[in-house]
Amino acid sequence: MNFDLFADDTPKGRETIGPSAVVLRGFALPEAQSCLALLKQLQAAAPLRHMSTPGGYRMSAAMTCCGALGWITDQHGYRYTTVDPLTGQAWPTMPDAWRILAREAAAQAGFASFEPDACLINRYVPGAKMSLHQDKDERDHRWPVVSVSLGLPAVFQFGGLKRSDKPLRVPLFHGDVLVWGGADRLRFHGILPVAEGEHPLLGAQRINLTFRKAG
Ligand code: MD3
Ligand code: FE
Repeated sequence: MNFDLFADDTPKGRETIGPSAVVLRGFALPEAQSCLALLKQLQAAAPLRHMSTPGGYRMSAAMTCCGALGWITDQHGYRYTTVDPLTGQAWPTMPDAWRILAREAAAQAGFASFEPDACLINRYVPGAKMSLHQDKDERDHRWPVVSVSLGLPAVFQFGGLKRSDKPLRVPLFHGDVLVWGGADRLRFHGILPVAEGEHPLLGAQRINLTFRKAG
């Protein structure tokens, strides 16, 4: 038995926010620096851009993707594609370190063998938000979704299965990883407008990586 409270293997906080939804506090912290370097490379190949909703609204979060499939929205709807419409090229390969991080986080939350094929990268500058929505463009909703928060903090809204269900508010910080699946997979969720601030590593922005098995 190890009674050293400061040992490296001290478990980071785990918060249960639903029957099959957990926040792994600081789970991505050891990876944060290398994540940023990879992010720079990915952005060079597939630039962040503001997509439009089918209803014609410009999204305030800028987005790009990596992996075999990337999520897009335009006047024709929401869908996954193999090609980035901006460059005409395949989406950049998902970095192994990211695939492994997502797989390990899913396993920690009780979802074994998670093999994501899509990673959506969202960038929020202060004032940017994501309105309540459901993630349902993936083929098999039995797979969980894993999200990694980097940079400025944000308030995550975790609603119910109906848009009108009053959402729970969960603060998300640099390095936090959220995993949800099962009964929580189709819950409405969103991000409140990000507050002004400066993060020591990322400056005035929040980056969210969302890993899914879409195909
Ligand atoms: C709970 N992104 O890309 S991630 C999205 O922070 C998205 O950028 C937000 O919602 C972001 O679709 C939130 C956490 C999250 C994502 C999807 C969920 C939590 C979820 C789907 C169902 C329940
Ligand atoms: Fe979502």
